[in-house]
Amino acid sequence: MSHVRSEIGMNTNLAGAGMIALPGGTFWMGSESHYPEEGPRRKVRVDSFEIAPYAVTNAEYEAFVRDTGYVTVAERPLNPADYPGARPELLKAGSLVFRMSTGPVDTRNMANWWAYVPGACWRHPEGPGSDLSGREDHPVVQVAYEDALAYAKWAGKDLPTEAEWEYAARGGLDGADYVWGDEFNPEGRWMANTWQGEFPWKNTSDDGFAGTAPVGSFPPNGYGLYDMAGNVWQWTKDWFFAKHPRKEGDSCCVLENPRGPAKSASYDPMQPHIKIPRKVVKGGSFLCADSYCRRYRPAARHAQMVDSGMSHIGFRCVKRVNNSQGGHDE
Ligand SMILES: [Ca+2]
Repeated sequence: MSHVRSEIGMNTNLAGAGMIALPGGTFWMGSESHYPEEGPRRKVRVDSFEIAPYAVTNAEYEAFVRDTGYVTVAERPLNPADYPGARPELLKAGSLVFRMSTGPVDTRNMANWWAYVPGACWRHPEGPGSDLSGREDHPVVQVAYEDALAYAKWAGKDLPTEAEWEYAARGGLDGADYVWGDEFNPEGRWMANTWQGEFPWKNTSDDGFAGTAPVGSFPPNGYGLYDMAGNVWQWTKDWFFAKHPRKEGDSCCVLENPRGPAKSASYDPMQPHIKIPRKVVKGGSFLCADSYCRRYRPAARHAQMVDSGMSHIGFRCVKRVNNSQGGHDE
């Protein structure tokens, strides 16, 4: 990874890094070999677009906040009406922070490693007492969907659709399990920042990083894009539904620039009293472990409530020239 680091240069102004233009194309989106929400696998076409080679960094996000005075969702008090029955301490401004457990826990209960921490926000990713020193070139985290979109608009860009993100992540390797091929550690190399060891209590950091890594610390994919697997999850514009939509008779056809379901379909069926819609996040993170969550793959996807940043979710931007993928989602 050292050669990659030196190639981009540490702490260089990544905001100046050019966008990468991808021609439109057709690919197999999704997978039927892993988690059920990744299917059905289907043929998809996306129009041409440009995409950032890196996730947005803390330094870049700081430039945006300095320029605009923007206040992120995690820095604003919560509206009690949105969270009926919630304890008052949970309504203070804050965000969700990963806390490693001291020993094995029930992995069916995420509360065993996620804690709502008042004061946690993008400047203080683990809460008060944490800051961004030495992490200027790490991906920004603790940004809710609208925080990511606000940055993108400021930069004259947008967020990718799920189809655009997955097309870009695959890097031309259609149908491969990983963004670099079908083998997780080709020739013993680490290709992404994930979790090694026992989740969520023993992180052996064999890949060199226990938390987030500077963007570009691992080799790029076939399109020259870094961190399209692991490091941080990335927001997309599409609403989440637990299965990809399949149109009647579409086995014969190619879906053109698909945009996922309606917003109303995205609410969490397990928490019907919470009416916070959910977007698709892609890519997996430094917390994805072989023993728990194998979502460091391009077909993998997760639902994220739009108002919730976390210490393992960031984003990257796209730019469109001649297509209309920006509509119908706000
Ligand atoms: Ca790691």
